[in-house]
Amino acid sequence: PGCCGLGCPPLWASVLTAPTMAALRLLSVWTLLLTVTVCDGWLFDGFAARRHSESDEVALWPLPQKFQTSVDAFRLSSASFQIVHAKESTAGPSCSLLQNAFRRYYSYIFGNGRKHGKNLENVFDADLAELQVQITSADPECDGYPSLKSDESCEFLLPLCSLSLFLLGLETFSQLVYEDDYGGQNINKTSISDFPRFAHRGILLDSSRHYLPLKVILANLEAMAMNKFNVFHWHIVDDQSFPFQSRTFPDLSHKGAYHPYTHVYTPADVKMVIEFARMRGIRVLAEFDSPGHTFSWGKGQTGLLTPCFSGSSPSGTFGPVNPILNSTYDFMTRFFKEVSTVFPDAYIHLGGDEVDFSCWKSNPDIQKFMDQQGFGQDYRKLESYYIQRLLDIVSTTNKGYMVWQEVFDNGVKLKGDTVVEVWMNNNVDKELQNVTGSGFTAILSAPWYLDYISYGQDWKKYYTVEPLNFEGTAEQKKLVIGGEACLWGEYVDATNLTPRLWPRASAVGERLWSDENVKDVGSAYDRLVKHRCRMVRRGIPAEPLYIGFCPHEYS
Ligand code: CP6
Repeated sequence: PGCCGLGCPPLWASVLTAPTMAALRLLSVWTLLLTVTVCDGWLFDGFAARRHSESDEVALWPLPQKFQTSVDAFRLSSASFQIVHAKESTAGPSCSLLQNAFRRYYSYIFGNGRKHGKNLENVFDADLAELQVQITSADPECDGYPSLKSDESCEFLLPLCSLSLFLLGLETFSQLVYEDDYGGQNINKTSISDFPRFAHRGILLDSSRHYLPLKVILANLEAMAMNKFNVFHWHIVDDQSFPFQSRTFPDLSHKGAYHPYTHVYTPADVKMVIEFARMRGIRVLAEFDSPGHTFSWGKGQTGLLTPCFSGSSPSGTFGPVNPILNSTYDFMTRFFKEVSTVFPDAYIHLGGDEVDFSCWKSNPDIQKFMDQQGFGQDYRKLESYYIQRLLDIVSTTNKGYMVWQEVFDNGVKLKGDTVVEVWMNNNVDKELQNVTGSGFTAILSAPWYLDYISYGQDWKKYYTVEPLNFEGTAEQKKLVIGGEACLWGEYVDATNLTPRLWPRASAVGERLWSDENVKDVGSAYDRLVKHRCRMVRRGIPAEPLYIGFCPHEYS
């Protein structure tokens, strides 16, 4: 609905046919039409010669807002099926994003011959079908980045509105394809109208507690696209390690990473993550959390952290960022200037969570500063003082910012477009009420801490969360722009990250995408089992929901 502005660029793709001659069958002429419109979602329609009820093989996840499937079926042939640019399309072969998506979904639909046991080329059914794509956009290179606005609202003629929607449509299209008993790929006549319920659908990964190899990050971006997530919240550094390689301050990772060469993200690595995500319509939201959770920063930047005292002498340990020194703010200015150019997203996450005041309390210089400022013994005021200055610094880079809820709770003055992330699982409703009541946008992660594990099907717990169940006006509810599934890294590295995240995060994905009335756990189970097998088939080691098997097991 947000997309239905008058300025919405029409975007459609059609599967046109050409007459096909198959040696052993009569000439058949097929017409398939896949329409992707920004306003109405997309429509896949056409005439089919065969009837197939195997559409219960098909499991759409997350469930589209509206769809209707018939028993009329088409056979797709890997030999002849093509996804191509229509003549009229302003986006041509120079659009790497589309080229990349075509290739990706072609392999998803037909397999790459290795992961699929049967790869029968059925000459009887060589129906030539072409998926023609016409993109109307002012940006033929389509080298822009997705943004918070582009997915939902196409009031501005942003090319990426259409591109992001197209990618989402292609994912749905590929989910409609099912394999018959002969190993052939089929799709039933279906019409779909779709749009996301929430604009911000994120996954938080933590690359500080354990280093996450690039391969793992990319695999999970891939899985995110399968689940229509559109924000990768990269909690890139924290107390334990600083793997982000800064050009301005190379010592930060050289001394603060677990290893200066093997356990770092070079500028090229970061670029690759951003580009891989962009190709899938995913934003990369980097978090540089401060003033707490910064122990690793101190190793490469002496003087940045507060020296803790034991009695009247320094104890040799360090606390949060030292908020009373000008050198701190000079450092932050230069550091965030770099970060703002490295990460193209319009937002940076500045953290601000879980600040431990004991070290500040122990330090006599901090005490003196507190007195001078008239903060008394209220260390939240000192924290706010720091955050306030940091926010002002980041504002000069022309970025918006996101913060954890404490920043709001402590009464820091925030810019109007600040996004507050609600993560504490007590009084969530009250917090959402307060944040939105003050006119700020909020995202919810409190119910979706996937680092907690338990025996049984905890996806049901994530699935049945209703983010808008708090008391508030319609205006307030609109300010909840989405949520995030968080997988903190204390107990997670490359060996167990992917199966721990999927398909449990898929439950969150559907909650953030589909209509609020899509909440029946029983029918979700049936679809999610199939969706999980689809992820497995596509090479994502997603864990099982419960007993059972997949037609194509992980190998
Ligand atoms: N790290 C950072 C963490 C957590 C937070 N911030 C966290 C806190 C409590 C739980 C899980 C994670 N590990 N930097 C809080 C946002 Cl239960």
